[in-house]
Amino acid sequence: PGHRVGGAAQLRALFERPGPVRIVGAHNALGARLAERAGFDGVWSSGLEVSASHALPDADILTMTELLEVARSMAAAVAVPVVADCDAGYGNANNVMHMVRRYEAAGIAAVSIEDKRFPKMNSFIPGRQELAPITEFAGKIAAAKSAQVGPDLMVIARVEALVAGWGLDEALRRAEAYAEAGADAVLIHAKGESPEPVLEFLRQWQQRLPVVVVPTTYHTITAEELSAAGAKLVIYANHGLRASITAVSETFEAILRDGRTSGIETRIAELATVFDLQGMAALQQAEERFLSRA
Ligand code: SPV
Ligand code: MG
Repeated sequence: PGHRVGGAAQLRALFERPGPVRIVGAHNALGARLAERAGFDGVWSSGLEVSASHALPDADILTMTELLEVARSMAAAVAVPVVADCDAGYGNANNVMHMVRRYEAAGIAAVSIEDKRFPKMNSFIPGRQELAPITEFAGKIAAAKSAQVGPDLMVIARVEALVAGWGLDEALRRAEAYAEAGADAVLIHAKGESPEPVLEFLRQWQQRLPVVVVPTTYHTITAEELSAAGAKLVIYANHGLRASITAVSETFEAILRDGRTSGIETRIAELATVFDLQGMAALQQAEERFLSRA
């Protein structure tokens, strides 16, 4: 476990490289393959994307098993590492231990768990953003690290104090406690338009552990700028999902409006591209080699 190509050892090697590591959200193996082909360093198995792909809210509605199966299929489809969004860990420290064993066995490079109460609510939804007590979540991090079998799986402790409006000092206090508990990296999440709260966190944190950032709402800052400020892993969490919602909606509207598909043919992928992404060439080579012909 954890030693396949694209696994945890590879993610650790990427963390040793200078500059930012950039990964992008996906919700199925095809999306993961598009991320890899575009040149991303890895794939974010996004809880928001996977939930949305089931037409369900990102609020701990899907079960761990459902999310795991998606992450597993992504890891099987690409040679780059998959970082799994594991929400709040699906229960208490014992649930987290079970989760870590399953994700590690599925070839996932890193699991991220956030310090919210179960059931979590997506960070961008105003209102209920309840944080778990620091000691309780530190226990989950320690449990996660004790449960992994190999040396390489990374456990990312996601701090939601800025999202919940508890302020920078609380965020730093939590990050410190989770580092003490054995986290391999800290994800500081924020949802303002300005990157300043995240940059202030980075200044005060002083690289005690690698820092993960998710510049969804503060999107004017570049990955290079975030890296120069001390961030290591930059997650573009939901842009494939949002791009596809727009593209699919416009395409569907055009078909009904025009009564035929000629107008959109040049704006959608050719079937040849679909076959290529599916690995049809390898299938045909195997047919040549292994199928007996009468
Ligand atoms: C996700 O992609 O599911 C995330 C990032 O956790 S966010 O939606 O910003 O909470
Ligand atoms: Mg999520």
